[in-house]
Amino acid sequence: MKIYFCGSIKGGRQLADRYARFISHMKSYGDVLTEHIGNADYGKGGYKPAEEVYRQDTAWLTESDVVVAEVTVPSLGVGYELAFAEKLRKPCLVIYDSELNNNISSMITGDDYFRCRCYKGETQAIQTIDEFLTEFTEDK
Ligand code: 6K6
Repeated sequence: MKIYFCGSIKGGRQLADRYARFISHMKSYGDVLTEHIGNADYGKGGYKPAEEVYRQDTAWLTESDVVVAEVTVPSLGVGYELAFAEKLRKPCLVIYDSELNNNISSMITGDDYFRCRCYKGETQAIQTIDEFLTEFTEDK
């Protein structure tokens, strides 16, 4: 199974270590195409050209089987990726830590295409990720 994980980059990197723990867990289900999002140093050596980032990420979204987005830290890019994934009818899990941010955009929580789940603590987030990935793992 190919998993596309979305997390904030220019929106703020304060949860990068948490993204890394989620990514490491998800790797037991298949390939995480966007492992770099969990690297706290990502981008420190300079940014790739934006056109290259866009081309690569939309190609990965197109080839992915499922999308998991962590949206606690608001990010324009993650919002764009979710809309792109919906157009492609990819199954999308959207998670956020309601103790850090319980004011997620209504354009995400109000769209019933997305499976939006709040969590309290990383253990609960991992359980939610497990339920989602198990559901889509059968034929992959
Ligand atoms: C960083 C380091 C080297 O090059 C960069 C350029 N930035 C990105 N590289 C890869 N993916 C990116 C980059 N910027 C945004 N994205 C995608 O959008 C990721 O897949 C994230 O899920 C999302 C983050 O968007 P912003 O708006 O928070 O940056």
